[in-house]
Amino acid sequence: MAIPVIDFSMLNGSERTQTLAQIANGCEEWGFFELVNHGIPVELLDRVKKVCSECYKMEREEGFKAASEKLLKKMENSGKEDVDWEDVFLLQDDNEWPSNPRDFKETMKAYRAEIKNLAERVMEVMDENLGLDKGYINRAFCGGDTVQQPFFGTKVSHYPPCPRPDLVNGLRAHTDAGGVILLFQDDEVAGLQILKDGRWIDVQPLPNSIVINTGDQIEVLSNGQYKSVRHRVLPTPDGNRRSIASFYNPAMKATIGPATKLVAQAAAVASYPDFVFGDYMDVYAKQKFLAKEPRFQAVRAM
Ligand SMILES: O=C(O)CCC(=O)C(=O)O
Ligand SMILES: [Fe+2]
Repeated sequence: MAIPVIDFSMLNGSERTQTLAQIANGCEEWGFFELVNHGIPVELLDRVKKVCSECYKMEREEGFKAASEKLLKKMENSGKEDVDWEDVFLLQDDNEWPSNPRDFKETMKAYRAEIKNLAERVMEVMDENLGLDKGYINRAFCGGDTVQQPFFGTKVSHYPPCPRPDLVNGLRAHTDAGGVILLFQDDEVAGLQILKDGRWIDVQPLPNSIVINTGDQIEVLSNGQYKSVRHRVLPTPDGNRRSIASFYNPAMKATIGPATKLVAQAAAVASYPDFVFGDYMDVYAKQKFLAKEPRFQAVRAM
């Protein structure tokens, strides 16, 4: 069993209907799918791989090694700790970015513009598949009529070789809190798995593809038609897996709830509450690695 691989360019041709259906199936049955021919130039993706790996070597590897030695000792003494074998830094429009290598900033700025555009195109496909007005999801993320910017962050991760994969996770199992997540994962080193029907399934590396997954807010907006699926990263004893995850989320002040049209169509009353996304993030910060359902309950009570 493998997650669906979808040719995004087919949306523009005679196979549009089948492609829409494939994406609907990816959202409804899997919560994950892999896009090829998504329109982001391979030349840019090659540069992204290069600058992120160089940045890790130049600015982060030494620090990770020092920290991980301590972590390893702690784990060997006290058993499996609630930690992740992961090096992370976050890029947003308004935070400080690494300055090495020299072409890091320019490359990642161009990448973020492309991936943001892809996120918006994918969200419009979701609008269409759900029977919502074009732009509905994005407007909801912007807080409806008020002028707010959606949150758009890019998390650059490395999962360096781990000498004790029996003792630690690369990244513990979780669902993503936000909206649409676009992941540019390593060409060769595997590790990402999703939970499907009670079994962990590999998200196979496929060079230059972009993995899309739907976070908790898409599950809520779609009134449960689309699922936010648990996933994890396994550590590897050799290989340094690189992954670049971009999160297109609601603005912190946006109120999120099931789309009225979808509630009206559903037999049952809305199974998700309306809430302010920032409040949800407060709950998520404490409960990220737990099941998602109690988070919806907790935010309902706020
Ligand atoms: O690194 C990956 O492949 C997945 C990362 C992830 O799930 C996350 O950052 O939420
Ligand atoms: Fe995730």
